[in-house]
Amino acid sequence: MTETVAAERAPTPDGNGEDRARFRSDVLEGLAARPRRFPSLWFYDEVGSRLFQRIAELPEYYLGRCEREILEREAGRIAAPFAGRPCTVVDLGAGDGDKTRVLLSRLNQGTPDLAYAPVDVSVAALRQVVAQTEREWPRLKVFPVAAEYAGALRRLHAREPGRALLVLFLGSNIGNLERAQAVALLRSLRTALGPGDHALVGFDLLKDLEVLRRAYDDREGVTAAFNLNLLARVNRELDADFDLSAFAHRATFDPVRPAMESWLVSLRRQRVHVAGRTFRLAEGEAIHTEISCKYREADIAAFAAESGFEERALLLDSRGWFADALWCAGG
Ligand code: AVI
Repeated sequence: MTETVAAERAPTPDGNGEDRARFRSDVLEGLAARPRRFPSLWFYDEVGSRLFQRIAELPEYYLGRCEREILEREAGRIAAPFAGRPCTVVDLGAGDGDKTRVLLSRLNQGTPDLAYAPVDVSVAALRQVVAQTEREWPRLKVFPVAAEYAGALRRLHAREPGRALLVLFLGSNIGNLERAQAVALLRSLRTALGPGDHALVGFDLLKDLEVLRRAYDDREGVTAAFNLNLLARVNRELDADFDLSAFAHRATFDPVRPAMESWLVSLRRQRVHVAGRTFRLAEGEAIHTEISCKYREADIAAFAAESGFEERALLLDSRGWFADALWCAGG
């Protein structure tokens, strides 16, 4: 059974006028700020979502493969608390839902009434994940939600009584949030869950800097194209005239957060027009586009404690590069 992609809000080009207005104000405010910045939420239009899928397949971008290894090895352990109980899997930032299918496959064997709610800001990505899931499990109930995380969490309060929840926040999507934002999100997740519900949260671990640098600046230039697509999107949607050849993708490491950071650097002095406004950029001036935080095991334990979850397991891949934290909402 499939609901249509019922958008609480869909901040994508196929979204509504309110989203377009928000995109416009985010871009204009970000260009006026110092350093200039664009929120990374806006990466994921149809082109950006496709580019991210290509990133996930790059040899340098290890995150998805490490997490898949964990899920394949630990699916039984993750599914165990839900054996014999009706259960909904909520997938925050589902993307193409590729890794989630490993868990759905296991849960489907032991759970009498399984439902799947992929949540994403990209309607295009949701359509793909729904089609793929239905092909594989025609009897699974799928409820796609086109929303940002906060909107999706608000809906959890209206859950069906007696139905257990497993909320997935995979892929180190949490790493694209500043720490305070991440804690706030985890707290509202914890508040929305009931006794015995679980969360599985993916964290990319701090590692060799060269490995990190390559993951965010690949040889083929797919990550560069993903980053530059933000400018192309502003041109497409906000009547702007960014010359993409006058910007370069840069990935730097911030040891304090710690995080990889993405920037778009102006290669010359230039003037850009966006939605009727003019911005002057100096040669070498950078627009900040993303943080991808990297974690130590102690950071993960601190997140659980600060958001009120009980830690059940910290599951690492064989190289110790990535961790999925299995947390339970206590009574
Ligand atoms: C979606 N997110 C977890 C990715 C990351 O690693 O921060 C987005 C990404 N940006 C550049 N490469 C991948």
